[in-house]
Amino acid sequence: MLVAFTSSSTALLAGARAPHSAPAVRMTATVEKPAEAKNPAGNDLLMDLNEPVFPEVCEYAGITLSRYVLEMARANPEKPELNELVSVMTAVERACKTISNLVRRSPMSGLTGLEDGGGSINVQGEEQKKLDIITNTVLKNALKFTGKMGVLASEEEDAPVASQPSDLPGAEDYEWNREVILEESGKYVAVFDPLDGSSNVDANIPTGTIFGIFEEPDGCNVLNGDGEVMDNECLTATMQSGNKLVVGGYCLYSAATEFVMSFGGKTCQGFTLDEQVGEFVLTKPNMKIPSRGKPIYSINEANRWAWDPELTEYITTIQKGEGETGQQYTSRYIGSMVGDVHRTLLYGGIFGYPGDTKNTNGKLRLLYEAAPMAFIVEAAGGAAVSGKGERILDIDPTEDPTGRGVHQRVPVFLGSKDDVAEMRSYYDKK
Ligand code: FDP
Repeated sequence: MLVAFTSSSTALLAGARAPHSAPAVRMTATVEKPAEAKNPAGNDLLMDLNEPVFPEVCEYAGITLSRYVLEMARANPEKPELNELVSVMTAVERACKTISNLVRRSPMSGLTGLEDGGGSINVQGEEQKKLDIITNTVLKNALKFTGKMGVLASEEEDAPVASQPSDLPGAEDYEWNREVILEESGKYVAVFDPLDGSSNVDANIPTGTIFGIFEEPDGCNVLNGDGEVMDNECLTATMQSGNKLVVGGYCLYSAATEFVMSFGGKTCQGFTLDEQVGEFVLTKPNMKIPSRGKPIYSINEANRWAWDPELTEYITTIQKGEGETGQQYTSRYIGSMVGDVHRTLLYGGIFGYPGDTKNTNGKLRLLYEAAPMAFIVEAAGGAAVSGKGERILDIDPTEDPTGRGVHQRVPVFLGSKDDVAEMRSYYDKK
């Protein structure tokens, strides 16, 4: 039997781990291959990668995240550099498993609450939780020891940091925000928010890690052979627009831990952590956002009084059931971006964190929140736009008028294509 590796094969792939519920199915998987290098949202792709083929799937183990990543590199032999991404992705995966465990155990291990009793403030003026600091270290260490990273930018770091090993010259200069280490020059740069939604974490509400991996720009060798930063300019290598992402994704820490990612931007794959085995298993292959999903809007309505009148009119209209669908929309807002985006990905609807008269660029950060999420959403066929309706993935962080660098904020609307277009139509008609 030949089974296409599409959303229609979800049940077979997911069910392949349940020996009692279904007869063993031996699968040969073929691939959905778009005719041209466009993502499912219809925008140009940086790389037109072949999706892996799974000629056989173990009925007990399923398709693990590590297998998916390995096979992705194997399916694209003309891009040998993808092999280096395998260790980077292994590091991200391992960090997410560790963070999942830290979050799950935090009420017992004393990791709830604020760092330094509230005395630790990040560059954005936010109080840091103990878990913000620890999860940042977990992710940073996992990535730097791959030996493939040049620069890292994180919500919890003031500035992008170079990466080099502690036993090399320069290690004595180690500072919390001038991170050490690397033996060879890095091939990739990473951006991440180690624990998004952390203001919720003590209440056991879903949180997540968001990450994005870019290639290091041409001609940028951040470190020399001695592991010293040789080009400070290159420390801004993380300042790339989302359309240059090679991999983007998030890990959701909730009732289950789910890892959703797009490798190349052409497809979106969802894995669930099997805690007993310690592996992420493919449970949601080829995720697609319905173009009109459930009638849900997700936005912090407390800010309504400072919104653009166009947005207020749109939300009021769909609340009354007078929008394009004629359905009365309901509100779902966790206040934890990863959880809200995950639900939007699965059910459809619209999620937004707009700019308003108080905060003209909203709250969410372009590089490590908005861009990786937009990458995922477009890979699933949805839309992700900013305040003026521009595609989030096309926004160039180096053109930030506010000068906030890696921490620049951007208004965000994402979700079902038709819902995002309907919201924009209120602006366009003015
Ligand atoms: P948090 O501050 O708890 O880390 O950008 C961070 C974020 O959470 C998002 O996860 C979330 O969507 C948003 O802030 C919530 O902000 P509001 O409380 O202003 O709604």
